[in-house]
Amino acid sequence: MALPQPTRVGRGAESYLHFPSLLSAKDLSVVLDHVNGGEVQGAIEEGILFTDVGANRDRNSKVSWLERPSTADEDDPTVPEWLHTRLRKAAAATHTRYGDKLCPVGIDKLGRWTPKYEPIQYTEYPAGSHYGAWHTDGDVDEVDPEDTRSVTIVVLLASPGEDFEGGHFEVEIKGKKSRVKLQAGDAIGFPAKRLYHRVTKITSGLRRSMVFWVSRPGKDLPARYGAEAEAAAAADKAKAKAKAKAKSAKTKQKAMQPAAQEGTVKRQRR
Ligand SMILES: O=C(O)CCC(=O)C(=O)O
Repeated sequence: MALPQPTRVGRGAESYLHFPSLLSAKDLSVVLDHVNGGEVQGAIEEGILFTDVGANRDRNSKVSWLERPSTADEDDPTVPEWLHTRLRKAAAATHTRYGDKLCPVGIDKLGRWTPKYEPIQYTEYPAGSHYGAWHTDGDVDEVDPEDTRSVTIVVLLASPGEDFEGGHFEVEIKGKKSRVKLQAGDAIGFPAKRLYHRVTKITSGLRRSMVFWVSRPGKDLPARYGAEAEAAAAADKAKAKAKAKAKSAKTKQKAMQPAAQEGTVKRQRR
């Protein structure tokens, strides 16, 4: 299936591509059958938030991780191959549109892109749920493994006004907050670390979505969340301070060294 032509909303890094009907009604019913199955439902867990300031205050939703297809076995519980391909195509189109500076996926010695694909996040928001915290999907400072994320694709799997009420996907562009009008099957793509977004509270029904992230191959960054993150940040700060102190002591020592000693070093090298 050819990818629907996306519309770009906004300019620069803080903008997004809207893909109308990335999934057709028929595709949606296949995906919903899949996510309603025992494998996906059995693995549903609480979605975590790395900087949570209070239980469920910033995010309160359920997630299950959909592995990419690994075999041709019909009983394989992984996502249908075509779905993964479709999301990859949307991500590739987003990468092309924004360029590798805003969406870095890495490049090998032969000049080929080297993107990495995370399992797809399937998300459920029953009434009362939300992802109310304004967030990006990674930090430009790159301290956690998630910070290698480059491209985000969000697909809405439920019909607003029919399957659920509330649950608006909102974005902040140049300080201005707005709602993204999405229908079931629509997707949006954006630079993962640049666009602030959130999902407001679902007032009734069940909102479902999928989120797909493409990353660049990353350093093995430690996962640092909550109190652990604060402790690690304090340790980093202390380490940086000690390093700066040692450097300054070394510089002072060097400035005080007699010229003759420098000469000695030079002579020894010859
Ligand atoms: O469910 C959505 O529409 C988006 C969820 C989201 O922003 C996230 O999981 O990071």
